[in-house]
Amino acid sequence: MTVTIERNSDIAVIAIDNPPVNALSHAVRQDLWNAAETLDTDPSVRAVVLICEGRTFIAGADVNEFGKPPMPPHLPDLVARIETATKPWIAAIHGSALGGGLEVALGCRFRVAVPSASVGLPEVLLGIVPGAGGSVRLPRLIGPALATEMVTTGTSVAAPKARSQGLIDAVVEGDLEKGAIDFARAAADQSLPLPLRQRSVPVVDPSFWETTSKAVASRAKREDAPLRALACVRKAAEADFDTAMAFERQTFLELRGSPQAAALRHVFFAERSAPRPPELAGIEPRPIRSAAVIGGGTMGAGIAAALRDAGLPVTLVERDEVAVERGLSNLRSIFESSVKRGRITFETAAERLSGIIGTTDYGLLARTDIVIEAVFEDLDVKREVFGKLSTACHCDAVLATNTSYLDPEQIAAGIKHPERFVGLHFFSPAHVMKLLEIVPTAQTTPATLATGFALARMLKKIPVRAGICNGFIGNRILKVTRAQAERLLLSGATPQAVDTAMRAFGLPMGPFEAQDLGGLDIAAFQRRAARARGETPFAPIADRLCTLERFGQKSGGGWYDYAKGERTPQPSEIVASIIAEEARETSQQEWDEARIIDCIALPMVNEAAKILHEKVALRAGDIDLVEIHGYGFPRWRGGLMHYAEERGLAGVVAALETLAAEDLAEPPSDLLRRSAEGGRFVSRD
Ligand code: T1G
Ligand code: NAD
Repeated sequence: MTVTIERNSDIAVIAIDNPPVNALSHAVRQDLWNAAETLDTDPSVRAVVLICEGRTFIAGADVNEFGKPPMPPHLPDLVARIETATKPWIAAIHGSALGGGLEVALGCRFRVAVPSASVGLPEVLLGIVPGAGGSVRLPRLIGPALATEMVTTGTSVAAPKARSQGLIDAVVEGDLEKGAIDFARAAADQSLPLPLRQRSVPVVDPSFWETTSKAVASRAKREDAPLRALACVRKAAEADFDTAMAFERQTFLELRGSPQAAALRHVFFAERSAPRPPELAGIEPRPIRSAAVIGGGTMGAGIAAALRDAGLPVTLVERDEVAVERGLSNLRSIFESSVKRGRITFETAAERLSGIIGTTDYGLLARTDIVIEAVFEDLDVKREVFGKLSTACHCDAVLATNTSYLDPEQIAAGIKHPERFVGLHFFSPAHVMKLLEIVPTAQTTPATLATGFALARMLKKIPVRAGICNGFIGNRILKVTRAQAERLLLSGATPQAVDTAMRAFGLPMGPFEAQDLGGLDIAAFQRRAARARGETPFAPIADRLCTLERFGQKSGGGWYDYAKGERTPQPSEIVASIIAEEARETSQQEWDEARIIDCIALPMVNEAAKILHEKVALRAGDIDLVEIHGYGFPRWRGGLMHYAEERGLAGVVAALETLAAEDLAEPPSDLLRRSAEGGRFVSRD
């Protein structure tokens, strides 16, 4: 870490170099403080430019220091020191000015940025509020409405928009340092604007706070930080500067030690380490310049759209001309709906679509770098496809399967150069869902695996390495979720009670509503295949619903009834009578929300511990990412494993033992028992 001061005649340039993201570690804060002291008393300096080396301006407080006792100079004091410096400071921003980084920039008298830069206050995403005046100074600069939007959502604003909002003073084309020095020199010649602490917050209609509060609450669901952030902006508008600063600091300190902040911090680091697994350090991925997708159905079209969104040219291969047309039309619908939602323009949609070639001819794949198969979930069909691919593609092309349950080893058996084969398990809708399970076979080379991770980075997905087993990480745990949900029905709970409890836990949907939305038929198909393999999947009620062709919303009924054209689940008498029949021999209990949640979530934890033990997942944090990004597990709980650790693994073991004694769950696994001794999940060896 270095903070240097150079002179460009009458302008001082302070450069921070603290890789990777110039976070405001204690040393940086101290050096900036010292620089302010030095430059204040240097008569040759008229203005100060604050700039950063490397990929970005200051990306915020150092998240690694969050658990430690804060050391002076504290950030709010540093920002105040810069703000009250005797010379104007000019923040010169490239990359991102985030959190404490933006707060430092708000302490500066001016802000200039390159066009690609962005600014934001992402603290709520970490379960906290700005800790150094962000919520107090920002409304003084851009007004309460825009400030509320930024502070309560944590979203960043690109430089050109920030310029139009008055958040930055100039967009610098070309060399940032030179542009900032020129700006500083011109500014020093003119009368200076007031520092933000001396400005007032523009007045808003009193109804603004009530309306906004409702909107923020409904978006935040169970997350605490967004409403607390709103309260900070409101305080800034209604109280004097110092009172608002004290209120923000108090809120920040309270939230910083909260379980939600710990959970969100855990997810922050898990998401940042997932794309670069240590076991692949130094392994070069293969280049990805073009891609192909085989099968243009639900998944194939979504995957092709994701590849196009990342700018890759895509070839879509289908089994006949009619299917090619259907696949292209699926893609058209995806892009049209993105236009309708305002995500992309009509022109962008047209450009994305024009980058796709639909064909039945494998000959077009001779130069393609990566091929992803998404045809029917049928081993023979998939093997036939890979037979063709293994001769049509060059031997370095990565060949991937999107299978959900089949064994990738069997799919790859007999292909030429099996070392280039890997499972890439996307989640539906594939252009939206962030999770990508990456499943190597025994023959997959590290370079092929690294290419899977490189693709995830290109597609902005969260990659998680998974070992081979039925359902990999996510769907294997999902099977337990569903089986437990049915066990509850047999023991006296209703589908509504189960769904309500799981929503209360923080899931976007309960297990039965979710099945009705996705369709019960796919899982029924899996169970048939499992029975053919001699397994005994447990779904007594779902099996009966499928016999009645109650496949969910698409067939007008599943776990619930649906009025024609409606999506609101209504309790079903038919389902209730099937449950009653199937439950005849099971003892009935009263179920409250907490016990329903335990009966579902804790067996999921138990299965996850087995997954860890078998090395199907390499890290507990990877399982957290799978649950959060593939299945809607509440982020503020930190994922399944973090939830279990926070709750206390010893308590989880005890609760599972009780459930097992009542025949409501399997007993706790060895790894779970052993982990409970230290309170944290341990891997097998
Ligand atoms: N502190 C410490 N390390 C950080 C960090 C931070 N704030 N941000 C990123 N890193 C590490 C990250 O773990 C990774 O490490 C490496 O930098 C590259 O990250 C008082 C309280 C800046 C847009 O939330 O959004 O200020 O894995 O892979 O894609 O009010 O990092 O290499 O060892 O993400 O180029 C608010 C979050 C803090 C910023 C760069 N700030 N960071 O993206 O790289 S709270 C944030 C980002 C705060 C004040 C409050 C991104 C990025 P490693 P990366 P990237
Ligand atoms: P789908 O039925 O919607 O689409 C399959 C497509 O493959 C069809 O368009 C079909 O014409 C095409 N196809 C079949 N045989 C072909 C061949 N020989 N050559 C070229 N195209 C062929 O199925 P889907 O839901 O998109 O699933 C595809 C794969 O993705 C399956 O392996 C499935 O298990 C997996 N998957 C599905 C989901 C999901 O939620 N639907 C999620 C993850 C993975």
